[in-house]
Amino acid sequence: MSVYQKLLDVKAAKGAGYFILVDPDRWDYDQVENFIKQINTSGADAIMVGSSLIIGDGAHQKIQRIREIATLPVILFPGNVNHLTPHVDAVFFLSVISGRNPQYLISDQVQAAPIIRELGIEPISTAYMLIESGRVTTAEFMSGSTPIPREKAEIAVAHALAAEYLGFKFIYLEAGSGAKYSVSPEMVRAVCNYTSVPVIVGGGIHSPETAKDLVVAGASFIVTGNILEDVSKSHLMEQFATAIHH
Ligand code: 1GP
Repeated sequence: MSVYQKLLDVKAAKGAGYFILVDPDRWDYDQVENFIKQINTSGADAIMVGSSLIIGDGAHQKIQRIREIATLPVILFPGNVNHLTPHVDAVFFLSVISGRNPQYLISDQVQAAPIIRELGIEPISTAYMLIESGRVTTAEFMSGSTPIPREKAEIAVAHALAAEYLGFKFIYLEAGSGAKYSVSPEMVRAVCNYTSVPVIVGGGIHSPETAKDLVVAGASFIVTGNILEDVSKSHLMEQFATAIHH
């Protein structure tokens, strides 16, 4: 079964799904093993690996190790073509549709497509929308694109409709890793009222209550990253899973 189908099944069975983002730069090779073991039993539904920018050594080896240990689907969340690796089950094939930078709308995808085919990993087309979140995020800076203002839900709605008509499988509302403010439930609600495409929401989600509010607003999947990099907060992963699932 495809990873995409597995994720749809999660949504059908649990109301919404929970993805934990693992940034290879934030974990040593030796530490990542324990973290993935914890995720395996946390109730999360998939592991995302990647970042807008990876500067540390050995990212590909870490991702390979993650794939060996993970009992959940591992999905690459690539910042650029160089992040492609065979050691994942699928890749979010992102187009930064909130921006107008052709490199992140189509050029990088043209470079990546034959590589993905050769690596034999499953592409999941994802309309990636950066939402303004109180500070410039790495994703915003690296993509050279202007995020959608956080109070302008109607702009997000129009982009979401365009994504649906273009045939994207997922819409990703992204405040950016380390965002000061997560995407608002109001924006999520507005987008979900207008589109039937499953919506992933991530960036700056630091509490299970926030995650739950976003699911109630219509989010199909919630992503947390930074918050679990503090090992004293790793107990939160179960709480996130419980809050997100119905
Ligand atoms: C990045 O949305 C994710 O795409 C995770 O963001 O690190 O802020 O949780 P955080």
